Amino acid sequence: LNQPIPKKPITINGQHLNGDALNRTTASLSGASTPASTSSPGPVSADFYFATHAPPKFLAENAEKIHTFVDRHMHEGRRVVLVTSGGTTVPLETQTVRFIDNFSAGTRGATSAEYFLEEGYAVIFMHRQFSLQPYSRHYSHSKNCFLEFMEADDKGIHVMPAYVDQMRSVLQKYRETQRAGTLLTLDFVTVNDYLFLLRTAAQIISKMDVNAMYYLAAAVSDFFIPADKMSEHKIQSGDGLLNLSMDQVPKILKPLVNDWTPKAFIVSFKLETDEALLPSKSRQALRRYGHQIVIGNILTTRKRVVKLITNEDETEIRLTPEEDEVQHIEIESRIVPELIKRHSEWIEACGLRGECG
Ligand code: 9Z3
Repeated sequence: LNQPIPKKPITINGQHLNGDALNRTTASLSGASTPASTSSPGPVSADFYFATHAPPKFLAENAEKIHTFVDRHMHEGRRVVLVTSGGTTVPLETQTVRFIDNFSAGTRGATSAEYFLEEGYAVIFMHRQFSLQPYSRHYSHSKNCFLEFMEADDKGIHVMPAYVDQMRSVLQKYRETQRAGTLLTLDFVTVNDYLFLLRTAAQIISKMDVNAMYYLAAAVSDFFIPADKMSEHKIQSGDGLLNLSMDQVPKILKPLVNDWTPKAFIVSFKLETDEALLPSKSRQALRRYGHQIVIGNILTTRKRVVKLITNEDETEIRLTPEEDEVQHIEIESRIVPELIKRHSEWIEACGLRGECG
């Protein structure tokens, strides 16, 4: 997935852009005298995006894995949730030396995936490469590096007694998930990887109808540099300044809801830093895309307060300081059961109406 986009010709508005055309676009990225952007102001349609960008290398292989996973769990009567997690990158060059990234470590997604697994869901965990993952997240980052929990003596290496109980519990759940085969992990790096993988996954998962849930917690770039405007080679620093002109990433929630997987139960996240914007932005997303729930969160408080917003109501989930700082309760342990309850109601309501979506 870390590979640059293959250098095959790209067609835009019927015009083939070869390597030369791509190289010429270097000028629009580097130097102080950047020409004005010729981009249209709004996002391009998802169809246009997919027609003008090359799919990531492992898409077919991943599609095969998703097919096998979904078929098996459908057959065994499990519900499936697709959890997206971590941030997408936006490369500045086709042969990528530099890219734009975001803050997300994938805590929300990895933590939530564990609670879905505990509740009997089969989880497709679509995450940013090297971001946090279910179970290993407890020991994988610098704050909680597993080496801090180990000690060595003449007989070998052991978990320090103080950590044995917690580690045993995580290990048991991890092994149980492996044994049951209920977790499929797939990774992405760029926003292009993410968009193609999400579309492919959704088209396959759509066979589960109402029994599928989407939990879109990944922090997805809003802006990107389209393939035809990207510098092939490393941007040179000769002119001193770098001016970037970026296009809007297509709004893929719309085709996800309407075309790719119309009967699924879809939960998206809305992240803001300005508290005043969150309610209106969350409601706007619900109106625009017509899905079931938006979970609104603020960057600085996201680990202790979220708002579940639907067309009908608004429910706040908030940890008390005691729950957060003393008991170390994870807010996802409250979010996930609530969503599962609502997914069950959705399935039931769809059954009663005979149709849904
Ligand atoms: C979220 O809002 C997630 O809760 C966080 C989790 C990214 C804040 P961490 O990985 O953080 O636990 O550190 N995800 C959605 C962010 C996003 O890109 N939403 C889009 C938007 O806000 C809509 S899909 O416009």
